[in-house]
Amino acid sequence: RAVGVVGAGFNGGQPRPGVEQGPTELVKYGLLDQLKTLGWDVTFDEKFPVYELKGPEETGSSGKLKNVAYVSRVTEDLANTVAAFAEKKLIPLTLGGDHSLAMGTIAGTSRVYSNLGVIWVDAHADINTPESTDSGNLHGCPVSFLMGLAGKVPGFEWLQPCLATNRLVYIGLRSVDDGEKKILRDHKIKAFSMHDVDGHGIGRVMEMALDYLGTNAPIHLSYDVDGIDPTVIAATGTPVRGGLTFREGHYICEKLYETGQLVAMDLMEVNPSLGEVITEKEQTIQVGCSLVRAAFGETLL
Ligand code: DIR
Ligand code: MN
Ligand code: MN
Ligand code: MN
Repeated sequence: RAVGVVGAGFNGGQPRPGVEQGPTELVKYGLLDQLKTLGWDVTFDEKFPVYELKGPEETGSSGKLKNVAYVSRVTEDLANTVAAFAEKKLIPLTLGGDHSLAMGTIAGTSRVYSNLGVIWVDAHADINTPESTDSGNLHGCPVSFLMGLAGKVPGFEWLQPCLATNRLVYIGLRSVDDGEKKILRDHKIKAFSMHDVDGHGIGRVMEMALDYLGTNAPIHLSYDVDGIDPTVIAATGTPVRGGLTFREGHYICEKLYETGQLVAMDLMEVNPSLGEVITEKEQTIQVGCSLVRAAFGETLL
């Protein structure tokens, strides 16, 4: 029962500053002591990095993609850190930082565990390719990079395809770009959108997810906190309403713990500097429009 906590203060995969402070705040709040109280042996380097930009050359874009050199350098470093913990049979717990970091964490665990399965909790699919991305933000791309759907990306030579398209399950999707919808369909990637969570309930969804990945497989949980509803999780860069409830969000973690299959976890996109108060009027107009869209054919996948 040993966990290796990796603080990955990094914001280079998306444009909103503040997310690099996520790990600091989580640790300040007492996360490590909470783990110790639960009986875990906690390894943590107090001097964990807040990954800074080295210089203007790292902001250089490659095609539509932003910060390629920066994200590549940081995720390669992270892959080595996570793999080292996993090799020692510690459970790497990576605190982000934006979700581009999962290129590093999953590359790291996949070196150690064959037949690794990934449960990706998120409002977004994060599976854009260099061609399909509209934003150019790499936190919208890690899954395609890990699966090798992005092709060879100059600057990312270190990252080889390490996750088969049938070794990942999404839970919580509700904001998927059209290009991403096509990728999900073309590769038959397993995805439970919020519509599926509504229809089956989170218990049944987890059952199906674990069934799909195999009840003996090692599982890496990559948790983007924006998978949870903004009424619960507001301080995150790209909140999307209609998300997992507090309980549904927790059930996923509890169930994975219960199975004993969890070998790594990422907690991503915690941005302590965000969280806006929205007026009741704005909320009503927004939900009103959202209800109308739902009745007129807007789909999640
Ligand atoms: C969008 C948003 N699909 C993009 N993605 C986000 O930028 O590629 N991912 N917010 O977390
Ligand atoms: Mn997200
Ligand atoms: Mn994400
Ligand atoms: Mn995101």
